[in-house]
Amino acid sequence: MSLFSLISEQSENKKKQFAVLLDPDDLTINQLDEIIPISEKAGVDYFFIGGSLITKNNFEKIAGHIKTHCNIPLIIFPGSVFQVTSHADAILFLSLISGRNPEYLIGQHVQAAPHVANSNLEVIPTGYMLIESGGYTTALYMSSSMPIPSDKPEIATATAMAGEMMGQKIIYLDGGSGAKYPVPREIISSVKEKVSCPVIVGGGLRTEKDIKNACSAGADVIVTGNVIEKDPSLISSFAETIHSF
Ligand code: 1GP
Repeated sequence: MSLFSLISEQSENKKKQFAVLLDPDDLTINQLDEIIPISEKAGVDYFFIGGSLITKNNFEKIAGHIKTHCNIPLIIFPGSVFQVTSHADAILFLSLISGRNPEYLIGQHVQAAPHVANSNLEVIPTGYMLIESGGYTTALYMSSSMPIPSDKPEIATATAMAGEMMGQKIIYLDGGSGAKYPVPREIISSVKEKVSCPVIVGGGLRTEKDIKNACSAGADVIVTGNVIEKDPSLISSFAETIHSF
């Protein structure tokens, strides 16, 4: 079964899924060796790997280590064309549909396409939307784009609908890594009501309350990154909250 089919099937069955984002810039092999067994035991559904700005040359190494040390599907969540590796299982082929910067709508994709085609990666077309989250996140700055205002669910919803009509198979609502405030529940619920594809939500989810809020608003896949890197022991309780929702 493809990973996209798995994500869709679980979403249709109203089973919430948990993705842990691993930023290769922030992680050592020792940290990974702590995170991997906790994640396997907790039943983490996916590892996402990627970052808006990667300054260290260890993307391949980190991806290879994850792939050879666990069975959790590894999905690339790329910040740029450089983040393509055959060590992963799939790639979220992100188009930044909330922005108006052609480089992140189609430019990077043109450069990446031949490399992705030469890999064994499953390609998952994903409409990526940055939502205003209380400050400049790295994702926002690096994309030179404007986020969707957090008090305008109607703009977010119309954007997600347009993305789906243009063929995006998943919508990713992101406050950006380290967001001060998570994506508001009004935006999640309004988007979820109007699109039929799975909705991923991440950025600034730090507490059980944040996670429950996102789940109850309609998120199908919950992503946490920063908070897990700081305290991997949170993986177990977050997984339990998400899976028992
Ligand atoms: C960002 O959704 C991810 O794209 C995760 O964000 O690091 O803030 O959890 P955090």
